[in-house]
Amino acid sequence: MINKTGAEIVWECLLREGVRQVFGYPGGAILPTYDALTKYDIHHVLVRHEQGATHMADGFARASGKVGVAIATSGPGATNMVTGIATAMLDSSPIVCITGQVGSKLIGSDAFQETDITGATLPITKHNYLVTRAQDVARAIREAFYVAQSGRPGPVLIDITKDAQQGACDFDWDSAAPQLAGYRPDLSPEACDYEKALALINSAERPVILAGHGIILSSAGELVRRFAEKARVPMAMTLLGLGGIPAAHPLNLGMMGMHGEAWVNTAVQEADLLLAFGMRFDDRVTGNLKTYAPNAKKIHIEIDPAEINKNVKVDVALVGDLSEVLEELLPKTEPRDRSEWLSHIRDLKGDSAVRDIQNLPDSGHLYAAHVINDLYRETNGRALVVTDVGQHQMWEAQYYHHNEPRSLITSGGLGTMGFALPAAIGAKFARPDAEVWVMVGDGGFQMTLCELATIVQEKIDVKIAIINNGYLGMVRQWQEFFYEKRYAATPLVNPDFAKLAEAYGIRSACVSERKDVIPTVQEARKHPGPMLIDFRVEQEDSVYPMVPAGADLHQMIRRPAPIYETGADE
Ligand SMILES: Cc1cc2nc3c(=O)[nH]c(=O)nc-3n(C[C@H](O)[C@H](O)[C@H](O)COP(=O)(O)OP(=O)(O)OC[C@H]3O[C@@H](n4cnc5c(N)ncnc54)[C@H](O)[C@@H]3O)c2cc1C
Ligand SMILES: Cc1ncc(C[n+]2csc(CCOP(=O)(O)OP(=O)(O)O)c2C)c(N)n1
Ligand SMILES: [Mg+2]
Repeated sequence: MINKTGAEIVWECLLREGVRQVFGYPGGAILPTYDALTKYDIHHVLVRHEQGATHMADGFARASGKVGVAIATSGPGATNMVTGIATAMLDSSPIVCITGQVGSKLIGSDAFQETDITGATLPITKHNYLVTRAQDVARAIREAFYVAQSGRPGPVLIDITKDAQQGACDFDWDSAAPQLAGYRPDLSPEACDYEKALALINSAERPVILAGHGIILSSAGELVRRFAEKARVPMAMTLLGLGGIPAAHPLNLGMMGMHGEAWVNTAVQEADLLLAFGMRFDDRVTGNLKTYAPNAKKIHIEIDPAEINKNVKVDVALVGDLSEVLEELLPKTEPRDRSEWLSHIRDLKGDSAVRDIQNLPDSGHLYAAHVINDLYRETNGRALVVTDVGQHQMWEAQYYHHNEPRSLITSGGLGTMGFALPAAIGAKFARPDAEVWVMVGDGGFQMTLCELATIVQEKIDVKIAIINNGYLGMVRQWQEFFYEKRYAATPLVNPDFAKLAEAYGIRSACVSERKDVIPTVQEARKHPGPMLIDFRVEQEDSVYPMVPAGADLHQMIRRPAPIYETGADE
């Protein structure tokens, strides 16, 4: 048995868990752990704000499927992580956050930089630990990794007191194996529930699959595709499910929900059976629950029993891992000809395509949709896009068509502005060969732009597209639609983003005309390092269609014609 300090055990365990880099920021209470880092072959990415560290760990996790690790000191270091932890929690992303804590004897005394971070993060972690002895460090880390990635993934926080880092004990990896009585992440459905589900599936005439994030988390894309093709069932995607099924697949209808395609929402409302695959009926997806898919029976395949009947009451619940459940269902699912239903949906689509502004004549104005669609075409849809939150996020979902799982990374549940830039750094660590594009609004960019310095220090090659509309655009849109255009606190006075990038040593360009979009994207792609493009787009454009919050899913606001244009050149 080898004697090690708690600090050494932290790194020893991380190495054994397969961790090759951590994202962090030092301070007094975590210093013993930083000091021990010098003896271990783990790369430490020095962030500029601890929120960035959590989003980087999250971006790493979403791009790779592995656990991302963030590390910070006590007090303000730990509280700066809160937003990133909540972001990971809402989107089921497996991260482990390690924080230093004041010495165990000082706990509760309002010691310098003391915060009860386990208390503060209790509702936004899947689990958390306060470790006060060196001999408990190994078990906490092993359990944290197990909890973070088993069952429904999520964030776990380990708070380690300074004396636990400094103290020494015998290190025994094997005897620190997880012991979590009562934690049962591997549930399986009952045989009778399979039978009920199959009876509904095989008799349905207008079924729709609701394809969610669970497809990606369960690596179930191929099984879902086979199921859909065999039973001829069209698929509607959630925002977080995009890429789980190729956008180009003929049965893939596109995104559902508040900013989903009109024909997709109509198909959901007209369905006689909804097959929810690893999705949680978020309110952005259902609209008014009272009128949601009124004629449909519902089957929910879901790993977390807490999600069953939470928002939408279902007829059959199959609680388990989606891949495992589909392996059971697939052979017993009968091939069916549902051409009438499929051609009905095609007709709905024909009627709705007018909303696509790509079909409108080029009037000299630069629309975000143009920029995103051109980027999609230039990259052949193969980039890994990390978006921030707002209008640009929705346009990305509509105009960049994802064919690969984990090729779109976005904050869906918490909707965290400031997510994109740091999450993209984490994603690039996970997938160094991928072409990573950050798509971010002029508002959200300014929340975490300090991480430009991390990009430079770490020599990270990510391309940054700022969709600059001079507004907190999504909020402005709500003000336009629901508050009679009273634009309280949404116009932005911005810095010159291109010059700002240059100050960090990052190449940059500013684009305000459509003809310059493709050449500038090409320039960025050729440049062997990071590049920022400030796209000055139409200021008062809105995302259509839109289901107003709480409205019926088919009550969509559609793009008015002719479209209304604003902007500096008018
Ligand atoms: C401005 C804005 C607008 C938005 N508009 C829309 C919109 O129009 N349409 C839309 O769809 N979303 C929209 N969203 C996103 C929305 O808020 C939710 O984040 C999203 O709908 C959740 O998708 P999901 O249920 O697939 O993923 P998650 O919330 O990640 O849920 C995944 C589910 O899968 C389960 N699961 C995990 N692993 C497995 C497994 N192995 N097997 C089985 N089940 C598993 C989980 O327990 C969970 O219940 C918007 C967000 C923002 C910020
Ligand atoms: C941290 C945080 N604060 C506030 C909000 C509310 N919010 C949602 S979208 C949005 C506007 C985003 O503006 P911008 O980044 O410029 O993107 P745009 O909508 O213009 O594309 C705001 C303020 C949020 N989602 N996150
Ligand atoms: Mg904006």
